[in-house]
Amino acid sequence: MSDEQLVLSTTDGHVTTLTLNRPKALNALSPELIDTLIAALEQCEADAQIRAVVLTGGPRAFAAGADIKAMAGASPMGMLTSRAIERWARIAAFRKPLIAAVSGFALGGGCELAMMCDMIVASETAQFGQPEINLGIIPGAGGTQRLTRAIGPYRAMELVLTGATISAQEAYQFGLINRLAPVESFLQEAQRLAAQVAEKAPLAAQLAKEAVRAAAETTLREGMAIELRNFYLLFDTEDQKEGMRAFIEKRPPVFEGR
Ligand code: DAK
Repeated sequence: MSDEQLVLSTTDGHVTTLTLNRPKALNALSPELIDTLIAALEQCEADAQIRAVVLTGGPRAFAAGADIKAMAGASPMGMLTSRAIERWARIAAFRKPLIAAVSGFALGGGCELAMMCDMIVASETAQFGQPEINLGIIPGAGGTQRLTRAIGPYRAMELVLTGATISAQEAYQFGLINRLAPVESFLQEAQRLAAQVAEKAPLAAQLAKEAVRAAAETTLREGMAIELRNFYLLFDTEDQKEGMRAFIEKRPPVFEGR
């Protein structure tokens, strides 16, 4: 299978949808798939026309985890020197708003990948979990940390220790996902949400993302400093002038991403 086919890309207006495309392996996240995804995200980051990205899989699986077959013979030093975690970190560091559209399995690395996104829209058939304990390992791409921050320590501990999965309905109740939609329309729902974000000033959206992220990743003092720096920086943009002028002139703003 060629690199292009592992991740499909379509663009509508300012929103690109990237689709993980290894359906026979339930989108198991092989190193090649991760590299192809990173390349696609880097293209989106470099293209000023793209203001938000939807990341999705198929109806049966968003992703059933890292590729166990590729990982089975791994060694600690081999994993360290392959820089795998730096590659995954590149996804988490994507600067533009990234929305996961999840249907079916989001397990292990698949759940971690969804949690690297900024919002999660799920179909009613979605299942989330960190089943690594069943393989004699633990989550390695943020599952113990991001899940705990998202749903709280007791629920996260239960999922990580038992390897159990939760349904989309439970994930919604626990605050892991933003929206729940029928399997026929979850992707459109995510694309609508992305389009809504893409109407806003793109630089403000990127700096807002960075600041909200900081709340989970830094102290309050550092997070406040990042928020304030980004707030000040935006007064150097044309979109700030346009947004405020449009308000005063009682018309919709036209944002250019400058
Ligand atoms: N890896 C490789 N192949 C997989 C796979 C996976 N994670 N999940 C499914 N497949 C393949 C199956 O082997 C099968 O292939 P064939 O036998 O047809 O060749 C095909 O997909 C269909 O799967 P099943 O026949 O098993 O389908 P079922 O409907 O019966 O079951 C299932 C679906 C999702 C419940 C089951 O496939 C399953 O339990 N899958 C494994 C789920 C899992 O344990 N996931 C966690 C993997 S560990 C890190 C980065 C990432 C990670 C760690 C570190 N660093 C950067 C440090 C992540 C680790 C993980 O995700």
